[in-house]
Amino acid sequence: MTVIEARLTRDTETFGKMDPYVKISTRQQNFKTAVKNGAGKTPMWNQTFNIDVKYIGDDMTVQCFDEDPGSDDLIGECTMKLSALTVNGGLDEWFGIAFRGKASGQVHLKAVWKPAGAAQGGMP
Ligand SMILES: [Ca+2]
Repeated sequence: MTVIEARLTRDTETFGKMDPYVKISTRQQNFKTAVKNGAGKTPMWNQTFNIDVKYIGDDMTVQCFDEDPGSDDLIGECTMKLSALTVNGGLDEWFGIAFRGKASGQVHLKAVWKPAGAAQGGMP
Protein backbone atom coordinates (compact mmCIF):
# COMPACT_ATOMS: atom_id res chain seq x y z
CA MET A 1 0.00 0.00 0.00
CA THR A 2 1.24 3.47 -0.84
CA VAL A 3 0.64 6.50 1.33
CA ILE A 4 0.60 9.15 -1.36
CA GLU A 5 -0.33 12.48 0.19
CA ALA A 6 -2.70 14.31 2.50
CA ARG A 7 -4.77 17.44 2.51
CA LEU A 8 -5.16 18.58 6.07
CA THR A 9 -7.70 21.07 7.31
CA ARG A 10 -6.69 21.02 10.97
CA ASP A 11 -3.49 22.84 11.90
CA THR A 12 -1.89 21.80 15.18
CA GLU A 13 0.88 24.41 14.95
CA THR A 14 0.43 27.86 16.42
CA PHE A 15 3.61 29.12 14.75
CA GLY A 16 5.22 27.73 11.63
CA LYS A 17 4.08 24.78 9.60
CA MET A 18 3.24 21.25 10.60
CA ASP A 19 5.69 18.36 10.14
CA PRO A 20 3.30 15.60 9.17
CA TYR A 21 3.78 11.86 9.04
CA VAL A 22 1.38 8.93 8.78
CA LYS A 23 1.25 5.88 10.97
CA ILE A 24 -0.53 2.74 9.77
CA SER A 25 -1.43 0.10 12.34
CA THR A 26 -2.90 -3.35 12.00
CA ARG A 27 -3.13 -6.10 14.59
CA GLN A 28 0.21 -7.53 13.46
CA GLN A 29 2.11 -4.59 11.99
CA ASN A 30 2.95 -0.91 12.35
CA PHE A 31 4.33 1.36 9.66
CA LYS A 32 5.41 4.97 9.71
CA THR A 33 6.16 7.29 6.82
CA ALA A 34 8.99 9.78 6.81
CA VAL A 35 8.35 13.08 8.57
CA LYS A 36 7.79 15.87 6.05
CA ASN A 37 9.35 18.83 7.82
CA GLY A 38 7.46 22.05 7.23
CA ALA A 39 5.08 20.49 4.68
CA GLY A 40 2.14 22.06 6.50
CA LYS A 41 -1.28 21.03 5.23
CA THR A 42 -0.21 19.45 1.93
CA PRO A 43 2.41 16.77 2.68
CA MET A 44 3.41 14.21 0.02
CA TRP A 45 5.09 10.95 0.93
CA ASN A 46 4.70 8.44 -1.91
CA GLN A 47 5.91 5.74 0.43
CA THR A 48 4.99 2.09 -0.05
CA PHE A 49 4.56 -0.56 2.63
CA ASN A 50 3.81 -4.24 2.36
CA ILE A 51 0.88 -5.03 4.57
CA ASP A 52 0.55 -8.69 5.41
CA VAL A 53 -3.18 -9.33 5.40
CA LYS A 54 -3.96 -12.40 7.50
CA TYR A 55 -7.59 -11.67 8.33
CA ILE A 56 -9.47 -9.30 6.08
CA GLY A 57 -11.98 -8.72 8.87
CA ASP A 58 -9.26 -6.96 10.87
CA ASP A 59 -9.12 -3.21 11.23
CA MET A 60 -6.43 -0.92 9.90
CA THR A 61 -5.92 2.44 11.56
CA VAL A 62 -4.48 5.39 9.64
CA GLN A 63 -3.24 8.24 11.83
CA CYS A 64 -1.69 11.50 10.74
CA PHE A 65 0.59 13.20 13.26
CA ASP A 66 2.51 16.46 13.44
CA GLU A 67 5.99 15.78 14.78
CA ASP A 68 6.92 18.03 17.65
CA PRO A 69 9.69 18.10 20.21
CA GLY A 70 8.26 16.12 23.09
CA SER A 71 4.95 14.57 22.15
CA ASP A 72 3.60 14.61 18.62
CA ASP A 73 0.13 16.00 17.93
CA LEU A 74 -2.52 13.81 16.37
CA ILE A 75 -3.98 15.68 13.40
CA GLY A 76 -6.60 13.08 12.59
CA GLU A 77 -7.28 9.41 12.12
CA CYS A 78 -9.56 6.88 10.51
CA THR A 79 -10.13 3.16 10.77
CA MET A 80 -11.11 0.81 7.99
CA LYS A 81 -11.38 -2.92 7.44
CA LEU A 82 -8.43 -4.55 5.73
CA SER A 83 -11.02 -5.97 3.34
CA ALA A 84 -11.26 -2.44 1.85
CA LEU A 85 -7.78 -3.04 0.39
CA THR A 86 -8.72 -6.32 -1.24
CA VAL A 87 -11.91 -5.41 -3.08
CA ASN A 88 -11.53 -5.13 -6.90
CA GLY A 89 -7.79 -5.80 -6.68
CA GLY A 90 -7.02 -2.71 -4.65
CA LEU A 91 -7.96 0.93 -4.24
CA ASP A 92 -6.91 4.48 -5.03
CA GLU A 93 -8.94 6.73 -2.79
CA TRP A 94 -9.01 9.67 -0.43
CA PHE A 95 -9.99 8.71 3.10
CA GLY A 96 -11.41 11.30 5.44
CA ILE A 97 -9.69 11.61 8.81
CA ALA A 98 -11.14 13.14 11.94
CA PHE A 99 -9.97 14.45 15.28
CA ARG A 100 -12.39 14.03 18.20
CA GLY A 101 -15.30 13.54 15.81
CA LYS A 102 -14.49 16.57 13.68
CA ALA A 103 -13.24 16.22 10.09
CA SER A 104 -9.57 17.22 9.90
CA GLY A 105 -8.53 16.32 6.37
CA GLN A 106 -8.06 13.51 3.88
CA VAL A 107 -5.31 10.99 3.22
CA HIS A 108 -4.73 9.60 -0.27
CA LEU A 109 -3.99 5.87 -0.21
CA LYS A 110 -3.32 3.49 -3.04
CA ALA A 111 -3.25 -0.25 -2.61
CA VAL A 112 -2.65 -3.20 -4.87
CA TRP A 113 -3.93 -6.51 -3.59
CA LYS A 114 -1.71 -9.50 -4.27
CA PRO A 115 -2.94 -12.74 -2.77
CA ALA A 116 0.07 -14.68 -1.51
CA GLY A 117 -1.72 -17.94 -0.94
CA ALA A 118 -3.43 -15.96 1.79
CA ALA A 119 -5.74 -17.66 4.19
CA GLN A 120 -9.35 -16.88 3.52
CA GLY A 121 -10.27 -17.04 7.18
CA GLY A 122 -11.21 -14.23 9.47
CA MET A 123 -14.44 -13.16 7.83
CA PRO A 124 -17.14 -12.48 10.37
CA1 LIG B 1 5.62 20.32 14.46
